Amino acid sequence: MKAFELSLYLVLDPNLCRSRSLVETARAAVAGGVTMVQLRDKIAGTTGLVAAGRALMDALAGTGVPLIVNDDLDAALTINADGLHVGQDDMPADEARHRLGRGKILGLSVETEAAAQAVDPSVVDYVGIGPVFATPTKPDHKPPIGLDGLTRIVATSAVPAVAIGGLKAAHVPSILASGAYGLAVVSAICGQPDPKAAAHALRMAIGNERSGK
Ligand code: TZP
Ligand code: MG
Repeated sequence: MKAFELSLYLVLDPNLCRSRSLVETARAAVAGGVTMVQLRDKIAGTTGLVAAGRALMDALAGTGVPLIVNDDLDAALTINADGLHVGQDDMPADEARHRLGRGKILGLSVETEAAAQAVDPSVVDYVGIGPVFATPTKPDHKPPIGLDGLTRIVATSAVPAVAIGGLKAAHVPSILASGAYGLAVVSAICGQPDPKAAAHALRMAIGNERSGK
């Protein structure tokens, strides 16, 4: 497995980054302190993901920030991305790990304690847990789990967890108190007038919370 840091995980959605390119948003967000980037585009198809993913791999080269591709293993392998993120209805994690190889990061979305219980830590490197709150970013999302649900699911997980769904800087204390290692966000960075400043504010809030400030 590659090294990774889940503190602040930017999920890039081209629908929300419309006023800027994905590369521009990723660069700004990394300058602001994002520690992971995921390319999530449900309509681009493999060819579109490969094109966008290649540009992002170039932009992130040398930053130490890994690029994870959502759902499309072929695209991830083609661009030699740092990892893949799959949902419960995507390719099974075992198969994804087998085809991805050991040297890559594999993330899995979990929405329930049962799904967290089923995670094999020799297969999955981290889980994304949510949606914590309702969010227009993912119109088909399952009912929000809330902070109590998040806390229970995190406690069940044998691998590090990142929380997702409707998260803003004001949620940092409660999210970290749940035991999640970090926050994954789309609109709190992508849709913002200044993505670098937005990422920086989130990262500072995380740092301050950890150091008890
Ligand atoms: N999975 C669960 S909620 C969500 C995903 C991809 C979208 C989160 O978007 P936002 O804008 O950070 O609420
Ligand atoms: Mg998926």
